[in-house]
Amino acid sequence: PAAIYLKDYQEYPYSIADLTMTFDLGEEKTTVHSVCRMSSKSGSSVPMMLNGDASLELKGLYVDGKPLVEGVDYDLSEKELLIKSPPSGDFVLGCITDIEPQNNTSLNGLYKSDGNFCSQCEAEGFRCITYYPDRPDVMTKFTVKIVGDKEKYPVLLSNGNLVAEGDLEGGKHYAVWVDPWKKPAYLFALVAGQYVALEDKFTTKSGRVVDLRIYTAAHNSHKTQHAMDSLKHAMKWDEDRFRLEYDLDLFNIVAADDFNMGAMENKSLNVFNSRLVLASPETATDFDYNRIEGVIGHEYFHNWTGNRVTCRDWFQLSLKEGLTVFRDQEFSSFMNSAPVKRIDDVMIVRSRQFAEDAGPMAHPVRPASYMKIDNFYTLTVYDKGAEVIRMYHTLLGEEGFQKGIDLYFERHDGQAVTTDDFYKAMEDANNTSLGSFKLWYSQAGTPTLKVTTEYNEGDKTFTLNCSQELPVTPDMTQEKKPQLIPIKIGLVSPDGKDLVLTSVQDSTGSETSIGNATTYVLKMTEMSQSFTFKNVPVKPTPSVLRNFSAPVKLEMEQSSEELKFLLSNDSDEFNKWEAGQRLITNLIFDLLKSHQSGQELQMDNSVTEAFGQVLTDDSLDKEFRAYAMELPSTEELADKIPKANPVDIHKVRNFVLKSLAAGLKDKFLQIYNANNVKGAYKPDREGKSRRSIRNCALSYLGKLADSDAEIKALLNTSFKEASNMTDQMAALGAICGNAGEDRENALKSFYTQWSNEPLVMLKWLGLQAGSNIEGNLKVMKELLEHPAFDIKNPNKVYSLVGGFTRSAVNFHAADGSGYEFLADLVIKLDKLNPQVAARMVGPFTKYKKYDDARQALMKAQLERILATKPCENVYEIVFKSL
Ligand code: B3K
Ligand code: ZN
Repeated sequence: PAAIYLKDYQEYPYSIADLTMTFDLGEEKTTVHSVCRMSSKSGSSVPMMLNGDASLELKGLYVDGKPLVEGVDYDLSEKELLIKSPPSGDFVLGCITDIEPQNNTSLNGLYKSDGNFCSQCEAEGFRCITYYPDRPDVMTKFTVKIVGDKEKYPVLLSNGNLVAEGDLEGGKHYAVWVDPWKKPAYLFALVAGQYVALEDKFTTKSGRVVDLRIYTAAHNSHKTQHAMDSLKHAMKWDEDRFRLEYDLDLFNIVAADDFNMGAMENKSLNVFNSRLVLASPETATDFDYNRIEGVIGHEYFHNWTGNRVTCRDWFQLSLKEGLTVFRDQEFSSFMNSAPVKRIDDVMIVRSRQFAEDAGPMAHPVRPASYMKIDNFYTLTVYDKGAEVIRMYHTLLGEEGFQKGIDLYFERHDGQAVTTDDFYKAMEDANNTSLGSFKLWYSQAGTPTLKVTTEYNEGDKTFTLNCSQELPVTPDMTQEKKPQLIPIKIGLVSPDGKDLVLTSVQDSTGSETSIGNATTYVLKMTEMSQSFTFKNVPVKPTPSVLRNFSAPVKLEMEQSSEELKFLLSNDSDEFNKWEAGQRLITNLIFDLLKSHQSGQELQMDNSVTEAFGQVLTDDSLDKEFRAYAMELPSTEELADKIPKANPVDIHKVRNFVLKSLAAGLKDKFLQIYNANNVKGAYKPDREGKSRRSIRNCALSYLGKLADSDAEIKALLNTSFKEASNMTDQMAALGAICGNAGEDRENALKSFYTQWSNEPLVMLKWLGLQAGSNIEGNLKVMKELLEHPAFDIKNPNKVYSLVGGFTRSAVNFHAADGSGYEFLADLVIKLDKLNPQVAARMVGPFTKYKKYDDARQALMKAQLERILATKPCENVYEIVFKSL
């Protein structure tokens, strides 16, 4: 496959006044008849290219009612249809295709899930339905008539408003939907099947009454209340924070069991992976409840950031995704603890986006080229994209940011635009120039920010010497230019309080007075630059990059003493947490050195003590304390060192966990007991915080179970008495950390209890797959054949296969058996579902991070996959990796 380049963008030469589609849904085939009213933008006849997948069967093509002849009027190839000389004025293009949704295992386009019809068109699924200019800058008004068997498909849904419905001969019925808002084809959706709906209403600020419906299979109807509550909260929040109201009289959500990703923002008809809609206290954890709230918000927020204003081309994907992730993050921080949400988001960026940035698929937030756009729904486009939006916010402040947003909608409502347009709106609304900030969109790789500091006793000045390093990435050969980095900073005085900052002078000469604030955002624009704070009465401990004000790797020497000081005193909760992370990371790396030189490991008790203090500090939020106790993942640690041996890192990390568990055992027990309250489950802040610290304690105590009968008993009781899934999974996870009879029994009893709940089975599969007990590959092979697994269901693949790749011990087994197992599966999946297969190749792309032996083993598997001539999705990733 050839690469497509941003620089080659050309406007589509035809506009479409409207599109009328008729779907005749059948068991053997579905017939799609589409009619476009078109006109040439230039007023002259130019060849017209339509996209169409090889799976389409073309039954007829007409211009103004006259059939076109292949070879004469049009040419048809694997992926496109070219009409050689369409009329130069207005004309009507008709197209009839037959498709087979029942055989569509790629879950792209129209397909069947659990007997129901369901569609997924972003990014390029519409071309699997009909021939059409399937690109986001071609927008039109859709009218959709759906015809289907009334008994099998009682519910018929598409975008917009229902304008007609009725019965037809032969047990069929129909529905006609009209969407008054013009949209690109990727936002089209169709759903037909047996569903029940939870109904509610929302009245917008300006008085529009919106009907809300969440459709699920009847047996799941009792699990939709949380999604509905989340939707209403999201609608209200978007009005309050962004002044954005909903623009139709109805909003539908449908839950689908077979779905490639999380959810999809089709206009007024969001389709969700059922795991992101369905929740009950018995079957979903606090984590699930939060995810559902966040994703329901995310898809709803797309109505403005994505649908009303969409992308000109797919290189601009972050225009809608980065912005919408930022919006959903802000929504979740409003609904929950803001510092904890920030920590959560930063953990994802640092453990996974940084790795992507350092690997063969590295690309900028606005990529310059791609082979398959499906492969660019990445952590870079989404999460780094959101960090870029957050930096505008940090630089311009809430008010300036909102002015920019207002201008963006004023200028671009109803249009398909670029990230440059967004950038311009932010600049213009604030009457400012953001200079080199724009490079965040076009330069890939994570900048390293190096900071050294000095205090001048005589002058009472404190200086930060900063330099940035921009790594070489495979996508770009030119040398990179310095990016504007906002560095949020505070200076903590020895008494633990933030010093008042008065003015700062920068090495480029300018002096800025700071209105006596305790934090300040330095704007670093050069490769190296220093900043000197004046009137600093005592030598402070600097707290740099507060709230993670830029997605960079901060390199700054700070002693254990300084880190412990910040851990107990930093007023910025993110940096307070960060101090603990750095303290423990330094310790793990010191221990790793001892381990690799054959020495016996010895815990630093002062670190245990420092963590013990945070754990028991009642002035802090319980959830924050639980987060502070969480160690950086093996993955994140492996990323920080060259030629990492994941098994060694895992061993050392586990030693630290065990040592903390032993050193703080009494405290953990006390916390567990104090927070082990009985009563009805509520997914509110108080309940979630309490469970998070309780289960943090339980998880640590689990580390002692193999040598402590009392703890062993506690875990079993905790499992048996759990009255909600959060507590049940926490107990099961703790028990499963150790091999043995308890583990076998708990897994068995969990299975017996939940085998009829596919979403709970995902947890059961995932927990076993991620196990670090040696030799677990045997279990993996059994699970592949287990009735709870189904290779055609993406969720099951993500849990079982994805889960396995997170097992340091088994995926990274020294004999390469884990790698071989993954490659076998990728090769199988490749034939069924290219998007899922491509996601599963991901872990191999990081092979250069590991020691020589593992690199060679992983590389051999990549070569093996390549030799099978995989689909384009897998090919792009494997090819770029090798
Ligand atoms: N926009 C969709 C993602 C579509 C992925 C296509 N491969 C979900 C979201 O980001 O909201
Ligand atoms: Zn999105």
